Formats: sequence, C-alpha cells, structure tokens
Amino acid sequence: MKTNHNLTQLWKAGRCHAARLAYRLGLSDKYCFPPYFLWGTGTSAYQVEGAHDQDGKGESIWDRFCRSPGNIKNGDTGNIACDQYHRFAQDMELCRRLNLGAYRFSIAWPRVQPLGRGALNEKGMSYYDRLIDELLALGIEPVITLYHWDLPQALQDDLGGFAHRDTVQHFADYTEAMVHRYSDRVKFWTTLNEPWCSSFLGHQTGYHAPGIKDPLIAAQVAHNLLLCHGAGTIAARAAARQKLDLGIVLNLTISEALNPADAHLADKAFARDCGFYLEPLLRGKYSQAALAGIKDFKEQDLRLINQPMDYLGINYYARSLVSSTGKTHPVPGAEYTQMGWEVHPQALRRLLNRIRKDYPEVPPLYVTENGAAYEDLVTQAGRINDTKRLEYLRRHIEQVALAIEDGVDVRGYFAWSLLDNFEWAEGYDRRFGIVHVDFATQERRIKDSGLWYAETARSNKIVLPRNL
Ligand code: GCO
Repeated sequence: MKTNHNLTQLWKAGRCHAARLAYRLGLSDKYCFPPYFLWGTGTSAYQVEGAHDQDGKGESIWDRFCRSPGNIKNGDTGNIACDQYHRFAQDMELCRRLNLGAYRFSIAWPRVQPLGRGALNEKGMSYYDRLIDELLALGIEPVITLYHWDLPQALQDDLGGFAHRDTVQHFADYTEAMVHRYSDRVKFWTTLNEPWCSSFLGHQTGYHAPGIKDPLIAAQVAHNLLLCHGAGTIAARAAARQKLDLGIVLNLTISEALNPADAHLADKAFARDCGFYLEPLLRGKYSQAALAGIKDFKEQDLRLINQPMDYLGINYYARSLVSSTGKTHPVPGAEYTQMGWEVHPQALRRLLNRIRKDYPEVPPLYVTENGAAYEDLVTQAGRINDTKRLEYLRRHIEQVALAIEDGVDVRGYFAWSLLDNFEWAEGYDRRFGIVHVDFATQERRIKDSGLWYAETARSNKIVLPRNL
C-alpha cells in the first residue's frame, strides 16, 4: 500500500514538474503549483463553534464583549455561530468535497481550560480529539492555532489578561497541555493569530475584546504576546510527540504610496509595521521606537521571542496606502470589498517578495488567510453565484503563483473562510465563506467560489496569463 502511495506521489510530482516547465517555456498557460503545495481553508473557534457555555466551557473575553450593548453590529454574538461544535463532521465532509489538503482551526482556550490556568476540561478536550480524528480519516491535515483572540475571561479579570506578564506562563502551560494531547496526530501548529489585532484593536481602539482603549496597555500587550509566542514555542517543542511545524500567523501589511514622491513614507511604514514583528521574531531585536513604548521590558525578553520557526503564516486582505496629504481613500478606479478594503492582488506578490528581500532568513511562507466579504444572494435554484469573491480568490492565487516563480518559498494557501461566520465587531453582516451558511437553519451550501476553489485544489493548477 505504502509503496503504491509513494509511486502515485512520485508520478504526480513528475507531472507537476512537466506542467511547470511547459508554462515556463511558453507552451501552456496552465500553471502547476509545486507538488507539496497545501490548499486549505481556515476558521477560528469563536467565529464558528457556538456552544459558548456547553460541556463546561469557560467564558472568553469575546463572550463578555458581545454581551455589552453597542460593541457588535445588530447585537450579534458567537453563542451559536455556525454551531460547528455539533456539526463538525458535516463541515469536515464539506472540506473533503472541496478537495482541501488542510483545515486551519483554533482551539478555544476557555473550552479546554475554563479559567485559563489549573484544571483542564476533558469534555472540551475530547471535542478537538473528535475533530482531529475526523479530519485525519478524510486525509485532511489539521492545522491548529492555539490563540485566535478568545482569552479566558478569568485571566482578564484576575490579571488584566495579556497586559500582565504572568499570562505568558499560563499560555505556555496551556500550549504544553494541548501539544501533549494532540501532537501525536497534529504536526502543524501556530502559536498566535494576528497579534496586532489582539493588541491594537483589543487595547488601543477598543474595537475588539476586551475593549480597552489605552495605547500604553496596547504596547505592553503587543510585547507580552510576542513573549507568549516565544514561551509557547519552547513549551510546544518540549511536549511534542513528533517533529512539529511550528510558526506564527501575522497580518503583515504592505504600505504603498499613492503618489511616487511619497515612496519613502511607504518604506518607513513597512519597516515600522512589519519590522515591529519580524525584527524581534527573526533577529531578536526591537527598533528604538518600538522599545520606547514598552514599559515592562527585560533584556532577556528578546532571546525568548527569537525562537527558530518552521514557517511564517501571512494573512493578506489589502495593501495599506500612505500619502503626504493624508488622503488615501478612495483610490480612483479601485474596487473595494464590502468591508471597504481595496482589492489589490498585485500587492500580495510585492509583499511576499519584500519579506524575502528584507528578511532573507525568513522561514517558508504560507498565505494563511485571504478572502473577501461580499453580499450573497441565494438563487431560486439554491446557487450562490459569488463571482466577485471567486475573482478575488483567483486573482490573488495568480499572484501567489507569480511570487513562487519569483523565487519566494510559498508552501500553501488558505482561503478565508470555509464558512460564513461571526465576523467579530461586524457580527453576521459580513460573509467571507466559500460555503454559504443560512444562520436561521444552519444549512450549508457551497458557493460558486467554493466550487472553483475545489477544482483548483484538486488539479493544483490555475490558468496564469503572462501579462499580469
Ligand atoms: C483575522 C482573522 C479572521 C477574520 C478575517 C476577516 O485574522 O483577522 O483571522 O478571524 O475573520 O481576517 O476580517
């Protein structure tokens, strides 16, 4: 069996190399991604699971935040969300129908450790056992995110959450317990998803949980989250039952100038925003400016943050623009998604190249999120002709292919999201799924974008025009 499997892999890889050669020689317009390229989708626990107080789950900062009137559009909450806690088998079957190689999901920390420290909740732990086993039975790689924004409320109440250094040790202990339990079956692990959002949106603008508006706290949280990544990485490696692929997922924005005369501003913004994360993670350094904002800093912190990583996950939705006049919106002639984000696929290629150029030591890259919110209509026949989303995905995937051709080591692409789900402060008003969810009935329907994506994942190929 094993040999047959290997032979099939070899045959597939051979065909793929031949197809890439044909593309490069101008004999075909079909581009074949490398044979190891991973096609996936992602979700996060609070956005899809629901079952917010079931089977011993503790309260999270998002449970609490959603209960305060005015925080979330239409007063929506993640109490039920996509009910994936009860419907995971159906959802994983959808992943199979979409031909996905991987499913990226997060563990709800308060589900498995209700108070964020101390006793584990076996019922919550066994939920992820079942989810993982289901994925493996379908031949889909589970990719676990340890923290996607739903901190146990008890840690917020008792310690001040990530503003307090003790939370770092609690995160490391939680990580150790998860890796000990699941790493016999799960190879891919992410410590944190988009720590910029947790710190800045959660503690400076207050747009996200826990809803704090204090720049000093936000800066400390940003630093402490990086400590969590470092301490979590060490804990994960020590508890691992196999060699792990361990990394972090960042929303690195590429800043570009609307007017070429402002290019220096764009350069500065890139160095500041991406540098805030990549300098300490990859080089064990902070810029003077970054350091100035952090009150509780110890020299050895940088050594802790600077752990070897097996990959870097990048979430890309839009570029950010700079202009000396301050006016960047709207860009004449530009398209925007329902979030008001500019559609600019070429900047994804530039971002991937820029990271490789400025940080040659960067580990292999994955595009861990990319996708778009548009309003969807279900036709009488039950179809969702979401052409704009399909085009958004297609055009960004083209740019990933071009980045690979440029020599950037991109190993996979994850469409955001498998399902329409709870879009944080926007509630259920913004749909990112390649699968439609009717929130009244929980019925799922694969959208046209999903059908297209399934075919792309199956064939590992796209049509790649030469004049992009
Ligand atoms: C993010 C999140 C997702 C969002 C998506 C769209 O990392 O911001 O991972 O949870 O839903 O980005 O806003």
